Amino acid sequence: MHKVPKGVTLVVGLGVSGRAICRHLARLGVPFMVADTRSAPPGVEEFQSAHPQVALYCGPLEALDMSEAEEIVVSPGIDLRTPGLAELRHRRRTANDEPLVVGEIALFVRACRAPIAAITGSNAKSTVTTLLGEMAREAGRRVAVGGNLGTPALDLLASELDAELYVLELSSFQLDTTPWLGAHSAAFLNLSEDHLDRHGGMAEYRAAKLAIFRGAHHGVVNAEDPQTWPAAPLPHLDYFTTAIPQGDAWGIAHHAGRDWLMHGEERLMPADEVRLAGRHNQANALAALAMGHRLGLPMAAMCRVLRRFEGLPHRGEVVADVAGVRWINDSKGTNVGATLAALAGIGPTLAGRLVLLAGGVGKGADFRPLAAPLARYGREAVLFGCDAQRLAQALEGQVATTVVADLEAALARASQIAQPGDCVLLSPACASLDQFANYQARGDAFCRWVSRHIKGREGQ
Ligand code: UMA
Ligand code: ADP
Repeated sequence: MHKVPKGVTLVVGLGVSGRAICRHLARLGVPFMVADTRSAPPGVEEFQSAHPQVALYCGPLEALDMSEAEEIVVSPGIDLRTPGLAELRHRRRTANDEPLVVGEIALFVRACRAPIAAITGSNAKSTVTTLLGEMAREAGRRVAVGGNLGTPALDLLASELDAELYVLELSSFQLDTTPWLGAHSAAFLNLSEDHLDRHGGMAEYRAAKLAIFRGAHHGVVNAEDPQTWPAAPLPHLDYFTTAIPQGDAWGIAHHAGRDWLMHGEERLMPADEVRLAGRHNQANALAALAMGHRLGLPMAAMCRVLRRFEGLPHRGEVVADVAGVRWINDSKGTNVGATLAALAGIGPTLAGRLVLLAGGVGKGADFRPLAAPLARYGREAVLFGCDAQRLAQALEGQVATTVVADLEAALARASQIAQPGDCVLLSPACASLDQFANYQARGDAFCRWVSRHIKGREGQ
């Protein structure tokens, strides 16, 4: 049996986080080795040339004796119930009584010397993280932005920037292995079904996300979603809502013929001047404002960002508008909650109807909530990937459905049936990993197909 030598830290996973963890430990001079459950993890040659002295074990974790490891730092994609790891999951280190099994963010917290603003939720994490980062930059702060989005957290610490603020998007997987965060400001934006295959149930998934409030000075939560509220009191707590705000909450109120973003009774800016479209993005804007305000960012700078920020690729991105049909890439709609937000945002704006392209890995979710909005706004749901049949069953009788093999076939079908005034929307409500490397590759495939087959028709 292979063994992790006594006193050596074990890094599990050789992906983006695992490689960032290795670089960090190498910088600190901590002895470590690496394990990956795959027999040939991607990027292994590159890793070995960067760390020629570091031992690498590839194979099942049960065949690796980890009992004497100094610490085990796991990547977010590793299920903590994996045999071999599961038995050590609740063990503590003899040296300092801290948990033996932690993740990248635990190492980040230990090494970080500046305030942390942290964002979690089932949806809108990347949008709020990016907005808050842009707001801090606009206010002249040296800010580093990353985590589940963009640069891995530990790589931010190594940048030249000498950041005075870290803005981190954190997933439930990352929070599950973070015993203590101590964020200056922490937001839990919303909760809807996702990653149930990993967490086992909604209660466990929510509990993982609530870890964002451990040691937090300030929290931001969704007034309309009590599931996001912390279990124990925090020194400061702000609520956001898309309704009229109560007390000094952040919300939306009607004044002189227009909706306004509000902080308590103070009008901040007209809601229709937020460049991102849809009510859900106004909620996202309010969450970012509440965090930025607590971090001392000037309101004028924050509102300038809201007026100009166009959104991230693959989130409600309008790719083409040809012959009266709009083509929207919302490939980041990887769960039912995100797709519901897209349907509610786009459906009412159309003269025609929606052709929804959906499917992939459903992660154990219940697809039935999609039926009612599709009955209202849908022309057809074109379904592909491994959970296409499950989707078709959930939508049966509410909207026409067609099951096809893959995204390309779904696009071909959509181009046959879309009428002027319609919108073809890729918002899959599923992860992409059965047919693509990731959601970006799926969105890129959508954009390429539309460029090739649809944009060519422009002006004809
Ligand atoms: N894997 C194995 N064996 C191993 C290690 C990994 O089979 O020993 C597999 C995992 O099951 C997974 C894949 O390899 O299918 C990648 O896992 P990983 O932990 O190595 O992932 P990273 O490359 O480190 O990327 C992770 C996040 N991915 C996941 O949490 C699955 C990235 O978020 C994140 O950007 C990156 O860390 C840097 O922080 C992606 C994501 O999909 C965008 N996140 C999920 C989401 O947003 O819903 C949580
Ligand atoms: P995350 O990082 O949490 O996945 P993103 O900002 O990347 O969040 O958005 C992911 C998906 O969620 C996109 O499809 C987007 O349209 C949708 N979305 C954005 N804001 C919200 C919201 N407030 N509620 C529900 N869905 C949202």
